[in-house]
Amino acid sequence: MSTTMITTEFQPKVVTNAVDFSFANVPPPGVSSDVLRWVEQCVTLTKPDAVVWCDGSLRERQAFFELGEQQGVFVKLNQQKWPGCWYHRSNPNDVARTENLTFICGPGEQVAGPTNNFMLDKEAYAKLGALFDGCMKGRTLYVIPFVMGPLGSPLAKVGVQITDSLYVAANMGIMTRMGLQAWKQLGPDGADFTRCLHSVGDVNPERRYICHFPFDNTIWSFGSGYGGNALLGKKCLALRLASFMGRQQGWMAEHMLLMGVESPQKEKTYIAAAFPSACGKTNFAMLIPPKKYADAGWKITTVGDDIAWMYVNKDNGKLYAINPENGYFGVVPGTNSKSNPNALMSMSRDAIFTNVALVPLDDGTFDVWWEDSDWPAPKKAISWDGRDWTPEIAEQSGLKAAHPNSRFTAPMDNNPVLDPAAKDPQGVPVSAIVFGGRRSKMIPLVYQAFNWIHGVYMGATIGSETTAAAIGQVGLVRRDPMAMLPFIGYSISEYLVHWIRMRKKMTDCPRIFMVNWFRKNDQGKFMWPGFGENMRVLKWIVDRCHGRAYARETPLGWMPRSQDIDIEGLNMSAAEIAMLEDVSIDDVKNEVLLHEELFLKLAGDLPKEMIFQRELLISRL
Ligand code: OXD
Ligand code: MN
Repeated sequence: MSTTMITTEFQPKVVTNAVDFSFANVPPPGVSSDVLRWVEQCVTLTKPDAVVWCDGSLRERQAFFELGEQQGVFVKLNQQKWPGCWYHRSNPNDVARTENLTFICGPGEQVAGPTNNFMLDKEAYAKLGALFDGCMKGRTLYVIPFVMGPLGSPLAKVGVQITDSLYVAANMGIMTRMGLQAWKQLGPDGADFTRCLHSVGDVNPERRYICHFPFDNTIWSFGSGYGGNALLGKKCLALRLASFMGRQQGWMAEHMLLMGVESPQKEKTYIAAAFPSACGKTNFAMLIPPKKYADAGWKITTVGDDIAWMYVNKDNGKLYAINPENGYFGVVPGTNSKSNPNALMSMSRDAIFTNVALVPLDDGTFDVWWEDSDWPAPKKAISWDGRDWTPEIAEQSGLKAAHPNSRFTAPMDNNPVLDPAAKDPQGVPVSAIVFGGRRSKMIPLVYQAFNWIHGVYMGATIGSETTAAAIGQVGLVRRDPMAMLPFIGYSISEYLVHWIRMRKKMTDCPRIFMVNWFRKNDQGKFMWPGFGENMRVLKWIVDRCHGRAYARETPLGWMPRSQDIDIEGLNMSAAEIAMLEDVSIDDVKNEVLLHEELFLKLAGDLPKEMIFQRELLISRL
């Protein structure tokens, strides 16, 4: 179709008097005919009043905020305290990822495997097609071009998201490399882009579907305006579809933070770490070393806080990783100058706050607040779900001011400890992969896998207590293989085989570790201080990677002796470290039985390496 058809046939309107998008009603030059055809199909289906081709500029983002303010989508925050920052509240029925409404679609059930919800692709297109039909009448359709990954990276991928949500458009501008450079990367004849169609619809959980079509490089999301359900570059593209592409093309898309550890001797070690949602990935990725380490010259830098794409560098046979995102979408409650000063700095300007408490100030402007922040509770606020909130009401009714899964969206350039290589198209070499979960019992502070395949087994059998990041009961231990359970875009058995096969591509592979910051004593108190003190565990991990630290062999793997973890300056004794590292054989036997939860799901498709590793573990007990 031609460019003019879009403008004439759909009669785009000037959206409001105050915010004029009419300059953006035609596609910019150089947009490929495949994109034009697909946008036309989406416009025909959703029937918007106006079409806006976004350019990703800051001027445009400002216009989204201002228009959103008029429409009640955004509230401007006090600009002295929060320069460039805006507030948004989502529908109270739409505050977390909805895994039960998330589907992998294809011509047969085997594409989804036993751990994903499956829908026949034809059925999904028909079902969602009916919902999308005319859903944008009276609304504006925004066309968002974006790149996941540093521009020019061999792994960078182009996506185009269509949405009727200003909130989504503004967030995509922060979280991705949104803008005209995506058209350039795709090229005038390009067809290789992820087709992301999104509408908030009527935000009805009964009509909410997040559908992935890996064979068509397509995502259709209807009925939600929040986080991973709606910002389709993140979980949907960069994890579910990318994991599928990675399997086909020989690379990996993982739910991992990426951090750099620099020693006083300027030796740089990069670490990738996979923890389930809301288990502290952002805090770990932005860790501030304790004073003793900082004084000695140790530095931690962030490459990414949520997703890593990893490939084998052909020149040296090592695993390299990029962060496909351009911003952070971090959990807010609990963020303060002790837990994560770098996150506070990241959200201090040009950020979006979602579902925290809104605090009206005397001068008519607004502040934000959340539980466990640096600031004392306000006398009066509006809670995440729009109710009056006071400390008294909170005490009487337990009403939280901020939703436990409330978030900040912030550009990664705001992070004071952004790694200098965070935008390097080649990525960074990964020396260690760290798995972790939230386990109040039994799992020790740290141990190392005997080898890659054993590490794959450790990652595959991660157990973690569920959190508020997804709808459902919080605090249940579930198996969350590689912290990817909700994000593997194809069958888990093939995913595990892919992990095992990746080893053969590498001449030298990262060392693999398991950590648990969340072990509690019999009184229910955390046994490890966490946050910056995790540096002490990192140091052991880094030293192990470089062949410098001692470890003893145990049934679970290589473990530090209590004297191998530095406790100087920490209010803990070697005996307490020994307790944190203590593993009871009976507990391990129970844990092995819990691994069955995953293995039974995999039933006939369990990779033989997993069976062998399990047998070896049992034989060590
Ligand atoms: C996230 C999640 O938002 O994992 O990063 O849920
Ligand atoms: Mn995540």
